[in-house]
Amino acid sequence: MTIIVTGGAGFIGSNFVFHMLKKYPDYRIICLDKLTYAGNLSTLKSVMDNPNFRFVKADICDREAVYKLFEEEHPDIVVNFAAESHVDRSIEDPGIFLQTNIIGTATMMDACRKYGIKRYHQVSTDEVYGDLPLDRPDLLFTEETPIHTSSPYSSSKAGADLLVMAYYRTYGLPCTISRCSNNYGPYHFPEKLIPLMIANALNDKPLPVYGEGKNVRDWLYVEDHCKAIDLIIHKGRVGEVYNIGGHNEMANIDIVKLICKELGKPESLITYVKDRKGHDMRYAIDPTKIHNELGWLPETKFADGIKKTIKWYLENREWWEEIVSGEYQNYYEKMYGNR
Ligand code: NAD
Ligand code: TDX
Repeated sequence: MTIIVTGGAGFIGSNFVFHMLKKYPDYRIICLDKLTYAGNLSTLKSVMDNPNFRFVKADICDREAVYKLFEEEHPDIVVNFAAESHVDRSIEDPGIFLQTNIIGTATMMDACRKYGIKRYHQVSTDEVYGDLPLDRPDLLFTEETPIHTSSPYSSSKAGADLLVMAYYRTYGLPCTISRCSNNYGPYHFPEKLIPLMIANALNDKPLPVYGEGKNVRDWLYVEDHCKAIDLIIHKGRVGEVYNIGGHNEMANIDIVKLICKELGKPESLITYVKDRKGHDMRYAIDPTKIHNELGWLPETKFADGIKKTIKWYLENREWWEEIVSGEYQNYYEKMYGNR
């Protein structure tokens, strides 16, 4: 089995590469990644010499490069993680989000149509459903919840999802889509809430909480997410959407206070800053479908997952310090410029 994993040098994609190489020693895993600011080749250094792994630096929008890779590797499955993923950046500058998240998805699927594929899997997000009110804990996102986006990021992801369903209906492309809640764990880029707060707290820097910190997110440990995608690509039904969630809703401020407590840092570091524009209030996933059909359940309790995550950031300071300092952007040239 040959699988192309796009965006495999990013947070979730790299965790998925590790999961697949470990679980399926007879699979060939190819990471296709442009190495944007969010992609870091040092993340993949433990697998670079694995004979079942290949790294290819390319843009998913680059049709020529993508088709060439399909001609060389004849993949059975594509899992598309590659995306511009940060909501705040999309508010500043939407253009690249439309390019990568929509045009890139179409380009990958065109390659799948041209060369044939057993499965194209699109990694989407719960943000395509918009948000839920704080005072209605009974309301959750199901796969039937209408698409109702708030940010340029979520709109671009929704656009991609609609294209995937169009390629399924029009061309019969064997696709699946997963929509997951907020992930956390190792190799999470320190611009996102949890790793940013850990890195800042460790450096005794202010912890910038948007608005009043009451917004709720439904946190999912990244390994549990990878296991869900593994199940979907092997056993999920084509043409279907699967929600993946951790049953673990928490307000941002409670997360930040917990991080302070775990690191022995004072809550006085917390600074309330201007709210995000169009800030979604609450996300909450109903994962009944994937549980009933594929037997998936989140295994990691937040109390354990956050401890593991903090321990990882303490033990891998070099990884995130290089990012915070910008040094990692020289890594590819330094290590692989002559390959
Ligand atoms: P990330 O930003 O950490 O990584 C994205 C990766 O994609 C990087 O390695 C980057 O170099 C690569 N990439 C970006 N543009 C590319 C392009 N044009 N061509 C090839 N590679 C490109 O993102 P993440 O948090 O790992 O998210 C992965 C996927 O999961 C995304 O599709 C995102 O929308 C989705 N998602 C993430 C979360 C979350 O909590 N992180 C939740 C729901 C859905
Ligand atoms: O400095 C911060 N302060 C703060 O209060 C940051 C970076 C975030 N926040 C808040 C905004 C959100 O309510 O924390 C919450 C989480 O923010 P992010 O980590 O930026 O994640 P979010 O906007 O929820 O989006 C994430 O989950 C869905 C991923 O980045 C997306 O790629 C995914 O689709």
